[in-house]
Amino acid sequence: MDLFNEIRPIALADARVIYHPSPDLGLHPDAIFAALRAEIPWEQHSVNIHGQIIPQPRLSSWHGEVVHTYSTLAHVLVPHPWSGVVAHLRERVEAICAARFNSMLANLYRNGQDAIGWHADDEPELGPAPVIASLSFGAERGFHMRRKDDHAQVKRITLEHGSLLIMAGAMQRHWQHAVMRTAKPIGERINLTFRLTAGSEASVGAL
Ligand SMILES: O=C(O)CCC(=O)C(=O)O
Repeated sequence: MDLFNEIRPIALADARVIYHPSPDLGLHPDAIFAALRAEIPWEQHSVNIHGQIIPQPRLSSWHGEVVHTYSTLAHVLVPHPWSGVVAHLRERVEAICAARFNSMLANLYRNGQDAIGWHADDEPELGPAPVIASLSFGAERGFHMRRKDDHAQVKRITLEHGSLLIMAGAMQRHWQHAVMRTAKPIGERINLTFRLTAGSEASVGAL
């Protein structure tokens, strides 16, 4: 199979988005899912919305070399070091994307009630046009995108078990994304987003 024939560009104005349903990750997606489920220290993170501390509707884990200080997070996230299957996947994804990543956010959606609301990965420390590599494992996930300045412009794609979505160009400047709740019975889903985060003040070594 010619892997490059499998790559599907997703048409979004002002953005570069590529969907790869079956990148060569060096391990079967079932084995990766089992390893991620077992190895990642899944945590309940919270956000601070107008002084109210609200648990996020999913479990998460922050990995790599940079402390995560997103404005609405209720706490600073000190990264877990690269190790095991996460370190392996980082190497594979860096090779596939020809890009360097120093941080990764893992999300575990336990059932249809777990979700992530509309947002863009547009924190200044990611830069104006970040390359974000998003791996999906487990049950299929509906991934929604909408234009920031025109919410009527929406697009939904399905992220399959073992797939890679690369978001680049001005995607984060012009588009938001979300994973919606669903009433349908749905199995566990894991998402890993690899990023290159500027970390001068926020680097682990600076703490
Ligand atoms: O689960 C996903 O695909 C989205 C994750 C996400 O948007 C994020 O972690 O910022």
